[in-house]
Amino acid sequence: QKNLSILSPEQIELGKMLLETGQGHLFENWPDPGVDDDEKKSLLAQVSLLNSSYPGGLASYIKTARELLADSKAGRNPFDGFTPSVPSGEVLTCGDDNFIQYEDTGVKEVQNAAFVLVAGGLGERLGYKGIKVALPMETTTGTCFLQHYIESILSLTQASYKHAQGESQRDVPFVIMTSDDTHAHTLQLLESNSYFGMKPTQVKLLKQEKVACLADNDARLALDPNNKYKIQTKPHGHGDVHSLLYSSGLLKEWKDAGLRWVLFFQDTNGLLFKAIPAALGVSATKEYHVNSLAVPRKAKEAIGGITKLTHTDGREMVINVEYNQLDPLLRATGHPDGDVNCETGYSPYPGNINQLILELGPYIDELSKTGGAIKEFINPKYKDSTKTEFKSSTRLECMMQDYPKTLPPSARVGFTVTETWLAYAPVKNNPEDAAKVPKGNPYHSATSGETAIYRANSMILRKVGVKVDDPITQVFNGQEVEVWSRIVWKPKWAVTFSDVKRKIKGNNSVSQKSTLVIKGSDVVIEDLALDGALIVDSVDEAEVKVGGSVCNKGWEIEGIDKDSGELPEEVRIRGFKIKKMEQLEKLYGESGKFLLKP
Ligand code: UPG
Repeated sequence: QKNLSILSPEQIELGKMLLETGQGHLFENWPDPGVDDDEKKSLLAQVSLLNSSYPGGLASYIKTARELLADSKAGRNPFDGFTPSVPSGEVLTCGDDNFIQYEDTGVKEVQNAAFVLVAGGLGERLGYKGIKVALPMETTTGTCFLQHYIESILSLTQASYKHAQGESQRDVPFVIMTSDDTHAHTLQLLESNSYFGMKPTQVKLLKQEKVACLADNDARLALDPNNKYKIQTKPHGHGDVHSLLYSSGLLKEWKDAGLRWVLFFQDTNGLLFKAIPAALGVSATKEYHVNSLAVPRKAKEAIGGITKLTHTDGREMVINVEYNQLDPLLRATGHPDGDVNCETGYSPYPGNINQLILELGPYIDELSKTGGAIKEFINPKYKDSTKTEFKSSTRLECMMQDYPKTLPPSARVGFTVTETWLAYAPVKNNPEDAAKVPKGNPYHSATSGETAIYRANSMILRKVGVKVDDPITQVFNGQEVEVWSRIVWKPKWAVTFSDVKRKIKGNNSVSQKSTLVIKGSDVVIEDLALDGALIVDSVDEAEVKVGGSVCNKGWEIEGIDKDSGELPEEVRIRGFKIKKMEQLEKLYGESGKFLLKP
């Protein structure tokens, strides 16, 4: 009461709301006016931000928290009444006719799409000190994830224009969700690299705010132990992307501009864009409102399982069940072994890679009802079995793939499964944890993330008839990986399987020790025998044909000690570096036709 005089009317309203929602402890022991006034105002400024950045405001946050905390204490789980079963989806095989057809359809649709990257996570499991999108996707060229994503979007859009001759060309929007942990670095990475060729107006950064921590089962907001004028906050999860897109007004803008699709993807998956065109083709062909991309999943792998859930009351949904929940859910519903592989060697539940394709119209309709709020969960760590006290404060969390949970049964929700080697190689685990991953399960490390790029490109070249040598097995940072020829190309050379097929002719071979880097757009490989390193770059106006026999010492993958202080962290976390001994490197800088045939 005494302090009312120092607060603005808006702050007084917020204070009242807090008192009404049982948060009086926030103002306990406040000194008289004149002492700590600025600090008191800063607490209310923080409350104002927490209130405005949550759909429904803080009162709604506290109400939901109380309900979920009560459920958690009572041991009720969100799957009560649901029985899991294996859903059926579209299965794609890279390079077959079906795949090529979907890719073709998908490419046409790209100009009607907006791309959304969720990159607010700190990557605690990886422990890298920088932002994850700045990590090199592979160290042969050193291209970082963000550059690759942007170049892929630009090249896909170009390909889409070609299909839609005559129609007006639009710059597809690209949104990056950041957080306080990643925002400044992401902006700096973009600005210092001229947005990697994208128009700055095409790119929008939306920063997610953290949410208030909760101290107890009554959902009392937790104060910072070192500052009684500050509420503790923690990340709310990637599900925030929906409310941010909605409240930013972008969705409406996109709809007015005639866009039809929104594609969501995550921070470190260097393979994803190889599957995006075909998956978008599936969405367009099957008219899916929601399409999630999945890959075969190893039991206990740290990726969610796409599951069909059938309720005793008849409700049904196809939804991701997060990796920590799948095993208990299965055990509780008549599968005593829980999350185990079936006769295929994989879990029967496809693994969610969190690449979601939403159809914009139905998406806006749904968000107009929910404001973008996503079903949340809470995961308190209790001190003991009485579940009355927490070990540390907790908070509500939400995941972007839970979006379909509020959809009506009429919504067309599907999923598309494709091969792991083609579509999924995230960088999430630090070397120590990766080395402990059970044999046969993927490492999800910087080591496996990079070697997967070489494998995928080698496999794709094999599919178009190139004789690529078998890989060798090597161990880096305690992880056994296949090392294939280091084959890398820029998206402007090829963004689809069909592009690769068109640009590879005749009889070609690449030895295991080889490195092949294709940077130019109009480069055709014809009758090439490569045993060494070859790097070809060209301006868009140059037409280059590459063939003949290229033989040199090449570039070697050399194991390194991850603890050696001399090398940068982004190299050490992979356990190897590229040793460049000898190469044939050509740049065609002018327009014209050229032949490279040593
Ligand atoms: N992220 C945010 N904000 C947050 C938390 C995360 O933007 O508050 C981003 C993060 O940067 C990343 C993505 O969200 O791009 C996913 O975060 P990550 O920690 O990599 O997710 P996981 O817990 O590994 O799991 C997600 C899905 C899971 C799926 C898996 C596939 O929840 O269902 O199988 O990703 O990689």
